[in-house]
Amino acid sequence: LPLYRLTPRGDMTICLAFFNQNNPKISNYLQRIKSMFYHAYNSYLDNAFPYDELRPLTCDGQDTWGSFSLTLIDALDTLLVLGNRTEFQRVASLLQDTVDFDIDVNASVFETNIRVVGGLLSAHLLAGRAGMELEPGWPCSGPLLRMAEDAARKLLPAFQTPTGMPYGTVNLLHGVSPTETPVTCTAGVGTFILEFAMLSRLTGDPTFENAARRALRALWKTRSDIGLVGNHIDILSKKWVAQDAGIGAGVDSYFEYLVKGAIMLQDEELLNMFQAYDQAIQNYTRFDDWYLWVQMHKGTVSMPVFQSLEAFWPGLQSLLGNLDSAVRTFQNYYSVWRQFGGLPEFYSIPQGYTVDKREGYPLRPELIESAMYLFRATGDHTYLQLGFDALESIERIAKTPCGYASVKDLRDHQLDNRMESFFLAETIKYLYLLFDPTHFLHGGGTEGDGSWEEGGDGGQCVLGAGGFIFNTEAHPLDPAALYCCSRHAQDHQELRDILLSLSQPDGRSKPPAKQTEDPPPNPSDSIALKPGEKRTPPLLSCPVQPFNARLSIFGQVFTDNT
Ligand code: DMJ
Repeated sequence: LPLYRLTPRGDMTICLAFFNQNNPKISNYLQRIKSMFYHAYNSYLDNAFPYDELRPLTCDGQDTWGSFSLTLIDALDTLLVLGNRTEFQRVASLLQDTVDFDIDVNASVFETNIRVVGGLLSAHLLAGRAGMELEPGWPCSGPLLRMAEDAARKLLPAFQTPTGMPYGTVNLLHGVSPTETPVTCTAGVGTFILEFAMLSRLTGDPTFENAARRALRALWKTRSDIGLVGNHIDILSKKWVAQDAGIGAGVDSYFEYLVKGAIMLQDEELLNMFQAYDQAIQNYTRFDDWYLWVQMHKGTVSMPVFQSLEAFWPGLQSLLGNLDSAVRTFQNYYSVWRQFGGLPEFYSIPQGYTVDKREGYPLRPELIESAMYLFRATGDHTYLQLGFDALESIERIAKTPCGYASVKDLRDHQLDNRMESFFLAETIKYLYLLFDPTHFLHGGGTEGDGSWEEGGDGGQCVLGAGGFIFNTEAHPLDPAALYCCSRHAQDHQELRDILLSLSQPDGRSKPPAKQTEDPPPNPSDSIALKPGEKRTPPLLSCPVQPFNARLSIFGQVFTDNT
């Protein structure tokens, strides 16, 4: 059977017969991916819950990004992706009973948003499909939505800065520490609009969306004369502290959220921002369909490396319709995967080899994610082949008696005692979706698993009919839900008008003030820890260390001890 065929309109569609669950090869892969998930998931539950993560070499648990059973929150919607409604229901209730965000913990604003807020929001939106009992008014209310809102509210103090750009770390009980560094990575400023806009539209409270937009607009204004942004910025002085411009670690999901935010919110401002960046990225950083790191003001190459986090880019390009370039870049990245059986964190392009101290593969999803999008767009077998390769590699290299371990070094397959929660949230989910192109999360279905459901104010809104947008932790968000809760927004506006009229000395109502582009921070929100209060050790708020090493000879990267 041909894998794909042309429709009468000339579009390419994937030949679903090939994917019939009766196709023994495909159903065998889907089965193996499920077994991979349950080996990791059950090991976490048996050995690590309620800690954030499983330690797969010592078979125990540890708190990493907070103290909120992170792996369980991150894995929740994957249960539904694999069709396990009963376990989804059980875990959704368990999380409501056990997770508390009122804790004295310093948490990464970025990670808490993409994993916790994103995970709970997506589970909330999928709760109907998972057969959970729904509150009247769902999806505009519900226990998982309240949890997501609760978690997001804990992050808001970080946004109370003169620029609107958030601090990287916040104490969930006390706000931002007075000793907190104002330096954070670009992605830590610009990766909120998907979750925060969805939260605002569902709850009717615009605070979240406004905070995310204010941060995005402030960041946009800091771009260099040649249109690039750097890697780390001082959010108080707006000075760029690390001036390497690229598409990988520290920056990646900023660009991702401009594109996905534009699609989800039908927002031209976000798309225009991305397109301007993209032009500069293509002009200054792209060489032979690789993307290098360059100095943000001059455009000169600072690091000729490919980072595994950059592998999301071909998928993002396919969303924009730039297929030719996406396909070529994917081929470059796939050649690195084939060389090592995984993607090293850094790969020196001129040397064609790993970079000192960056030889690990922590089971990241990005190349599989791109394969999923590109397979969806082209039907080309190459992308399935990457899926086969990934499944084989991870089983052979990373499997331990109790889970899957991050690979410390792809050259000798040494392992690290860590299983990041994104392995269950993203890597396995994208792998499964790659091999199941009829899955409801690919969207567009009108029957069976793809069917839509009703909800919202007066039960008029239609959910699940038009595709999903994945946040950067692979948590699917349903854009249709944005239009379900307009009554909330109305109520909120009415309440605001009443409060305004009451606050006028003569009791008369004034027209509501126009929202300024950069609303000032609320001075009543304290961002300080009180003297003597307990602090947990600071976490890295960004995926990797800042770039404090530099090249001395072109091609010799990271030879110092950073
Ligand atoms: C995930 O937490 C997210 O995808 C984030 O955007 C980047 N890092 C990891 C996966 O590699």
